[in-house]
Amino acid sequence: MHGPSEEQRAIVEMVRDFAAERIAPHAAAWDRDHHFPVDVLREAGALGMGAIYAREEFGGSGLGRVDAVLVFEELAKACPTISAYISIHNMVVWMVDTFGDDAQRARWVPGLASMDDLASYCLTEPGAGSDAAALTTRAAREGGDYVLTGVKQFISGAGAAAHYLVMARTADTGGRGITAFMVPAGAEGLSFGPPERKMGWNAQPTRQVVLDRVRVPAADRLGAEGAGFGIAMKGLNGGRLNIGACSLGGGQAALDRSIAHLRERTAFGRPLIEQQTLLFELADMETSLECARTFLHRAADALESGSPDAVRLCAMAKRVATDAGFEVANSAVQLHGGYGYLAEYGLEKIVRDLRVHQILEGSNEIMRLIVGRMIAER
Ligand code: FAD
Ligand code: 2MC
Repeated sequence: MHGPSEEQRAIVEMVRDFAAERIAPHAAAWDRDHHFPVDVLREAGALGMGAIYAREEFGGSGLGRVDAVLVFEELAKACPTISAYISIHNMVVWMVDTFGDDAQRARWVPGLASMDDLASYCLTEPGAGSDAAALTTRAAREGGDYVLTGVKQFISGAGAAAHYLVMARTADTGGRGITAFMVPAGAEGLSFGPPERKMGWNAQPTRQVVLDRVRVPAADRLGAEGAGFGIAMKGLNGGRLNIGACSLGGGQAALDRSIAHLRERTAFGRPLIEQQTLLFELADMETSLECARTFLHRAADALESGSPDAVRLCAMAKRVATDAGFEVANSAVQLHGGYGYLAEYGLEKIVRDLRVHQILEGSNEIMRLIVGRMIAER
């Protein structure tokens, strides 16, 4: 596998500058104050980060999957939570750009690409998380409209987003009876639960999305009736890569800080970095991130080229990268001693933020289930 191209290096540099200037200095305060920095997201949108791998026709940046994971890793070095929200937004934009008709793309993509309009992805329900095809939110056809009723659980960006991509049931035929709809923020009957109190991801809201007879015109249905589960899953293949990249960025930031800390910190008459056990720990952390990154890029290439192996590789890469990022960040706390435990040093925030990446966008057990089923079917 070859390294990043000139164009990719330029993208990474641009994102690094933006993240260092507009995100990193504020990340701790946003986490502490539970502040969702919508204004900074719009700045990211203006730089082309709102629709990274959507086509250019309606405002997308027209880049590839490897470009996207490079962007999310870089953003996550400054704040995994902000990067992860931008990645979820991008997943929705790609779904609209790919499965919407031209009128829908013209209507929705420009505002989403600029991030003037934020998006939420609504699949999970209180009674259906890992078993997503068991969802019960109903979309009943009434003339030229659909009427949606149900509750979506754990929705990122809820309350702040302008568009909710909702997967709802139009027939009692399992995964094949699910249809996708774009629901606008102002729709009558749409409301939100209180913001969830969480271990991490404090710089973005997580809330229930409650649909009480929300009327949506058929023109706001994304794709055919019954195609919603496939659309949701295809969006998640890229989402899983992106969340893996967010974990790598968080892990890399934690590793970089650990190297600096062990160089500066002296004990037993010399810098701690001269303790071979600690240096070996740094070597293992770096190796683990490099392995995960290399594999993640391979999976991104596979998704980009439409390889039949893409679903399996994306699932593997999500598990490997989110585990690697979390373990590296957790080790970084240990290498910082008591300072690692203090909020001021920023390491415990990385651990708190990365922990959930092992749970969401398909838990790491579900990633094993996807890979395991394919092994069993061989
Ligand atoms: P469950 O499905 O109840 O699983 C419980 C445990 O059992 C897990 O460890 C799981 O891995 C394991 N398990 C389940 N089935 C199996 C099996 N067959 N074999 C082995 N182990 C199994 N969802 C959205 O749709 N949109 C969002 O924007 C969104 N954002 C989120 C943000 C946050 C902060 C959180 C915490 C969640 C978010 N989610 C979102 C939901 C997330 O995707 C789910 O929490 C996740 O898919 C797991 O579902 P669950 O919580 O219902 O757990
Ligand atoms: N890519 C493309 N198609 C897929 C797919 C994927 N990754 N996964 C499943 N499908 C298709 C599959 O090919 C099948 O198609 P068809 O009907 O044409 O044969 C259909 O979907 C049903 O698939 P399964 O038979 O495998 O469905 P099952 O219900 O047994 O299991 C499972 C599916 C467990 C893989 C799925 O429910 C899943 O991914 N669960 C995890 C849910 C999840 O990831 N939630 C994340 C919410 S978003 C979030 O957390 C955020 C932070 C945004």
